[in-house]
Parts: sequence; structure tokens; C-alpha cells
Amino acid sequence: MSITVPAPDPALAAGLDCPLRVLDLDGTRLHDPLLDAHLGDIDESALADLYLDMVRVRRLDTEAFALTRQGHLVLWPPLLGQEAAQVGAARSLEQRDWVFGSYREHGFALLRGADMAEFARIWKAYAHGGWDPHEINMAPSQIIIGAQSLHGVGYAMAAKMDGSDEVALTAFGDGATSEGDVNEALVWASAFQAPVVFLCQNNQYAISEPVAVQSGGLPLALRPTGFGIPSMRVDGNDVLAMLAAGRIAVERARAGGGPTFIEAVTYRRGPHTTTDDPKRYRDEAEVEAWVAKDPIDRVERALERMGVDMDPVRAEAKVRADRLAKEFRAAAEHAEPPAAEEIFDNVYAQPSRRLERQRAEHLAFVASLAEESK
Ligand SMILES: Cc1ncc(C[n+]2csc(CCOP(=O)(O)OP(=O)(O)O)c2C)c(N)n1
Ligand SMILES: [Mg+2]
Repeated sequence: MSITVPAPDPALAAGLDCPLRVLDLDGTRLHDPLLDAHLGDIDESALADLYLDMVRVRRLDTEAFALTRQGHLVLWPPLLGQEAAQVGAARSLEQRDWVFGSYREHGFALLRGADMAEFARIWKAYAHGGWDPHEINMAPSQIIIGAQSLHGVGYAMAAKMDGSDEVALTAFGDGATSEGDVNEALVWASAFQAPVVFLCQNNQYAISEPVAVQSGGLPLALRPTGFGIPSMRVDGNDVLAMLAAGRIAVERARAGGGPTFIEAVTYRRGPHTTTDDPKRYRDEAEVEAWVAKDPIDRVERALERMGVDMDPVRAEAKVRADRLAKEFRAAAEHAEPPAAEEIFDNVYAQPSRRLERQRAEHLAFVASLAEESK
């Protein structure tokens, strides 16, 4: 038997030399033949909507960070700097599509419509999953690095078998690409041409580990090409480039064209979580260089260049962000802890005898404590 080895497809990876970008740092609209074809409908008002989304996402993030410092939440993994990567990709999906993300996907959660009270309970350690995944078509936050890529591919394979045209997007970090799970997910997605979008937010660090250590200095967007998966390396701080790349990937998946990998080149400006001190492993100058590439400022400049009067847009953004922050703060401050025995409720769909026994033992133990303190 002879095996035909296909010639390498030059279209398999785009943006390897320089990440794809359509909004320059000063807001100038650049032209990219690949991305432009998917941005025909983006006028001033559509761009302003993306701006409003990003401002709300940032406000949720900064409010939650402050709430953690004030003792109302117990932990927060900030996304400061990654707003465009999440908003652009989230807005390329339909609501019937599914998202499988990590613990840093607050932008996706907000835009998919997660209940903010439930969301606050997660980060107060009062709830395991928080929102109802089936209400917003987004799986609970995943802490096991990369595991959600397998869940996303599994969902996509099932959707294909069911003859549905739903697409699954799985979001993970640069560090996750070193995990077996992500590599296995790439194999399965390629072998079964699953309708899945792999979104790698390369925020330059896996906790304190810089990406170059894990990538050998090569673009992460090269990796999926070894699995036969087309790939795009995109400026992750350019919301329009992210929207266009997302649309390309989603349309390909929906039309039966299989998986696509997007590397969003971005930067985590905050600490890994509120328990991390990034000053121990990186220079302030590096952070400052990325502040100059701020995804929200860039869109403000673009709108100004288009002749939009930004005063009312900024005012509207403030109203919406304030409303969200107030709602989230109230939820975080007033969340009530669950009864301790609720921990047994959601382990399995059906209760088991062993779990029932553990619950009874636990309740007896709690009752004995009350007895002792009398
Ligand atoms: C399987 C597994 N290994 C290790 C960890 C500990 N851990 C938590 S976050 C993290 C770094 C992840 O980095 P990256 O994938 O780049 O995502 P980011 O946090 O930057 O968004 C690690 C190693 C974990 N949660 N799961
Ligand atoms: Mg990372």
C-alpha cells in the first residue's frame, strides 16, 4: 500500500511572521485580505457595541479584583488586557453554539448571559459550577489546565453525529498547549473533523513560566498545523481581528470544514490570580509596553478616527459598567453560604448509598459539635 503525503498547505497557518491585525495601535484601520472579507458589516455602531462590551468586561474584572481584596470574594483570576481576545471571539458565535473555557473566561461568561449572582458565588467558594450550563451554552469554569479542550471536542463530535450545526469553542491558555489533554483534543478534532474552534489566549505566562520556555521560541500557532489543523495567529488586543478570525473559524466549522486553531497574542497585565505577585518574575517595563497596546484605547481611537463623538459613547459605557459593577458587588456581598451537606448533592446525577451514608455521618458530626458547645 502506498501512502500519499499531501504537500504542505501554505494556507494552513496565517500570521506566523506577524500576528494578523486590522486595527493599528493608533486606531488606524489596516487592511488584511483574509480578515476584511469577514468584517463587511462592521460600521461605527457595531464597533461601538464591541467597545461597550469590552468596557463592561473590564469593569467586571476590576470590580471582582477589588471585592477579593476587600474580603468579599476569595480568589479572582484577572483578565485585564485580554478583553478584546474574549469579546471578539465570543461575538463570533451564535447563542446556540457552546463555549468550554478555563477559569479566566469572565468575558465569555458575561456576554453569554451568565447570572451574575451565581457567578459571584463561584468566586466566593459558595458554588461549584455557578451558572446553569444549558441556559447559556457554556460549560462551568475548568481549573484542570486544558481539560476543557477535550470536552469541547467531544461536544463538537456529538453535534456532528447528531446532524446539528452547532459549533463548540474551547478557550485555554498558552501553558495549556503543553498539556496532553490539548494535544489529544487536537488529534481527535482532526481525525473526526469536529466542528470546533480552539482559542488559545497566549497571555505570555503560565503563572510565572514565560511562554518561550514551553514553545521553544516558536509561535504556538505552528503546533496545530502538525495535526493538520488550520491555524491563525492574531493580534489578541485587536477586537476586530479577533472577531474576524472567530467568524472564519466558526463558519468553517459550521459548514463541515472541521477545526480551526486561533492563537490570540495578548498579555495578562494583572497577576495570575489575586494570590500571585508577578513582580517576582517579570519587569514592570514589560507590563507598560503592553499598556500601550491596550485593546479598549485602540477602539476609542478607531471610533474617533471614524468621526464618532465619543462623549456619549463613553457616558453610555459608564452607565452600563456601573450598573453591572453594582449588581455584581451586591451579589458578592450578600451571597449566603450553602449548607455544608450540599457538597454531597452534585457529585453524581443519582445519589448512591455510599454518598447517602457519608452525608448522614457528616450531619451527625455537625450535630455532635453543636452538642459539645452547649
Ligand atoms: C493539570 C493541571 N496542572 C497544573 C495546574 C496548576 N495551574 C493552574 S493555572 C496554571 C497555568 C496555566 O497557564 P495558561 O494555560 O497559560 O493559562 P493562563 O492562566 O495564563 O490563562 C497551572 C500550571 C492545574 N490547574 N491543572
Ligand atoms: Mg497563559
